[in-house]
Order: sequence, then structure tokens, then C-alpha cells
Amino acid sequence: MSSQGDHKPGSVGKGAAVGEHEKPEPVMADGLLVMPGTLRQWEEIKSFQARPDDTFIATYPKSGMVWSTQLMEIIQLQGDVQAYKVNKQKLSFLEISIPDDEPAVEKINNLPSPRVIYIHAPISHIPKSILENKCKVICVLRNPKDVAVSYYHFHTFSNMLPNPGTWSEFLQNFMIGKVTYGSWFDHVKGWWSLRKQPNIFFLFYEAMKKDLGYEAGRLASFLGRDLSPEAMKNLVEQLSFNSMKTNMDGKFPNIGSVTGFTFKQFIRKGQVGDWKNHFTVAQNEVMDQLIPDQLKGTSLDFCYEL
Ligand code: PPS
Repeated sequence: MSSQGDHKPGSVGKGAAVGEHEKPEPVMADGLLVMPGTLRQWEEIKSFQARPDDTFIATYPKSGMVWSTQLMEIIQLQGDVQAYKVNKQKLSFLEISIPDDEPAVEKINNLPSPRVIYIHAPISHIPKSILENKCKVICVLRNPKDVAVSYYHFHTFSNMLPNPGTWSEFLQNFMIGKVTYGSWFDHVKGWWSLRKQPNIFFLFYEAMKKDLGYEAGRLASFLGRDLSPEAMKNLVEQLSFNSMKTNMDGKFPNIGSVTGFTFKQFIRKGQVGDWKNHFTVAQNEVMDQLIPDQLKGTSLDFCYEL
């Protein structure tokens, strides 16, 4: 466990810039902290009309969304990794509009069905039509200690998020839900409360790390697909951490110009347990009290090391 307590990779203060990027101030939409671009589209997001054959990938930030979107794409291509490699990725984030691009909601409205749409908001703030139309939702969950660490680092290199302050400051804000997209606890409890609905499916980041082939098989069944053992083997190789770290820039060729980071930065460490390099003993004790307290009665249990 870390003894130093305060990591300062970007060493930033409120209102300053990290590296060459101007950092936005956080803004509120209906009581939820969001990015300024999200606020501009907030009414359109709330009234967004999901189609019954849409599939949503719903995650709290840094829980493995991009990994799962790639998994989903290869499964939909029936395991054809060659076809996957040449597909340029379309970012269908409902809440994220990229400057100088068509607003996200408009772009998604114009996509042909069946669509795959990514969302980060908790269930209290998602468009009502998603649940009303019983759309398929794939929820990806990750233990909160590693999420906090990953989110902290993401704040230091993304020009879409505010300055995180020091690690201690960020962790404190994370624990009380004073970060973009709000409380991790509210997010996971909200989606988990819907777990008995047949259209809601759960993936856990740690289980994907442990046995991606098995988790891919579960997801394929949920999506009504059946992949050959050979296709499954190719999928697992393609979506390993090292392969994604090396190959993803080609999938998202323009990502750096709009977000301020490259995929090599984004696919950062990909570990279960990196929190041990950041949390002090005292910080860990606080989290170890908070987690069971917050998750009491939910049956949710997370893995913190493999
Ligand atoms: S975001 O910005 O909220 O959409 O981020 P998200 O994609 O949800 O999460 C980013 C973290 O997922 C890790 N990642 C992976 N881990 C293991 N294997 C693979 N293939 C993989 N792909 C992405 C990524 O490295 C981020 O975690 P950290 O801990 O920061 O490395």
C-alpha cells in the first residue's frame, strides 16, 4: 500500500490547466455533476427516444466501458476479428458531445437500428424511454478502489474533466460523490436493483480480467449469439490488455485531437489492485468502512485483488 499518500502526476490546482489542456469547471444538471458539453444537451438527453432494439452499455466511468464495447462489437461480428480490425469505431456516447462535431443526441438519432449506445449516468438521470422500452442494458461494474484510482488518472490527462486536485482531495470527493457522474455507490446500487429484469445484464471488470473467454460466452448468450471456440480464442487475444494498448489508436484515429489523450494513455494499467499503489493505510480503512455500509443489503460483492 502507498505510504506517500499524495500522488501528483499532473500536480494541478483548481482552475489551472493540465499540460497544454484547459480544464473545464464542473457543472450541475438536475443535481448531477456533468461535463459542460453534457449540460448543453441536457434536455435532449432527458427526452431521448430509445428504440426497443437499442442496446445500452451502462457504466460508471472507468469501469471497463471501452473494453466491453469492443467485446460487444466482436461478438456482433460473430467473432470475425479481421472485420473488427478494419471497422473505424463510432463513439455513440449519449452524454458526450465532441467539440466541432454533431451533438451526440442528433448523431445517435440518425444512426440506423440496431444501435449500441453508451451511457455513464445513474438510473436516476437516464432517459426514461430506456427502461420503458425494455431495451437491453449491459452494466459493467468494477471495484470502487480501482475505479477511484483510474478516474483520478483520467482526470489528469483528459481535457473533458475538471482538475482532480491531489489524490487525497480527489478520493475524498469520490467517496462523497462530488465527481462527474456523481456517486459510484448510487450508480451501482441503482442498476443492481434492476438485476432481476431479463433485459439487464451484468459484467464485472474483475471477472473479465480473470477469464475473458467465459465472460464473453455469457455475454454472447445474452445477445443470442454463439461463437466457435476458434472465434472465441481470437476474441480473447484481440482484447487482451497488451493487444488493446498497442492496437486501439487505429480504431479511434481522431481521439487525441478531441479529448487530449491517446489510447495508449487511456489503456493505462488495466489491473485489479492498482489501488494498493495509491491508497494509504488510513484511506483504505475509511473505504473499507464505507463500502459495506453503502452496499448493505444489496448482495453486491467486489473483488479487490486476483
Ligand atoms: S471511460 O473513460 O469511463 O469510458 O473508461 P472505461 O473504458 O470505462 O475504463 C477504462 C479502464 O479500463 C481499462 N481497460 C482494460 N483493462 C484490462 N484489459 C483491457 N483490455 C482493457 N481495456 C481498457 C483501462 O486501462 C482503464 O483502467 P486503468 O485502471 O486506468 O488502467
